Amino acid sequence: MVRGKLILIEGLDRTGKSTQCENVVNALGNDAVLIKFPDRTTKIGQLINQYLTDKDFELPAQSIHLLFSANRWELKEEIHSMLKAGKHVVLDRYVYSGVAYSAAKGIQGMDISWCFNPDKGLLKPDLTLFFSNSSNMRDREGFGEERYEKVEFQRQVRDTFFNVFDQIKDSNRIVIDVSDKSIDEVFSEIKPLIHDVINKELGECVY
Ligand code: NYM
Ligand code: MG
Repeated sequence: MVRGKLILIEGLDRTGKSTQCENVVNALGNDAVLIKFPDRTTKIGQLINQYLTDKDFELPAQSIHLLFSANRWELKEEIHSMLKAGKHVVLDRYVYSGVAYSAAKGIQGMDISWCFNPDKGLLKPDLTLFFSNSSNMRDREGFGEERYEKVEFQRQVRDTFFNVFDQIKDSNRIVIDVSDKSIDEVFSEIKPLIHDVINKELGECVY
């Protein structure tokens, strides 16, 4: 049995990640499953959801950071089994969001290396597409409803993502500029990249 591939789409809020994840999964048909992080359906995920949606529900930055990571660990074995069974797993956010959103808070001691530590040992994607946009996230419908959806903080997260990419080396990561591009244009751009990774023979990798 040839193992499935782990494909990650990352980026700021409202850059079209979820739409493209669905496009990719639909294009791959029965051979693919979509997993979105945070997975808000688990016990840990419910706490994370409350933190994101209820501004009166406070947690220390370190605690929520570890919960996001714990949420990924909860699903590690499930993802591993699916890959072994030949399914492709498409991830909507993962480790890089985990590190960038937390490190962007600028809290003393919570630097990139501290933030990355709890994720060490998780499966490393065969392909990571990072959706980058220069502006216009405020225009997206619904923006501002959840914690972190503030233009100024998003700018900090954007810069932090690129610092994360400097520190956590990954030759399978590609930046896609989605500014002013339609859903179809972005999909045409990523389709060949997905096709390539699906057809490659690769060993398994962990962070
Ligand atoms: N987020 C997501 C984190 O802060 N850390 C993480 O580890 C992950 C996976 O959750 N603003 C943040 C980024 C988003 C928020 O994600 C909810 P989404 O994709 O908007 O549901
Ligand atoms: Mg969001």
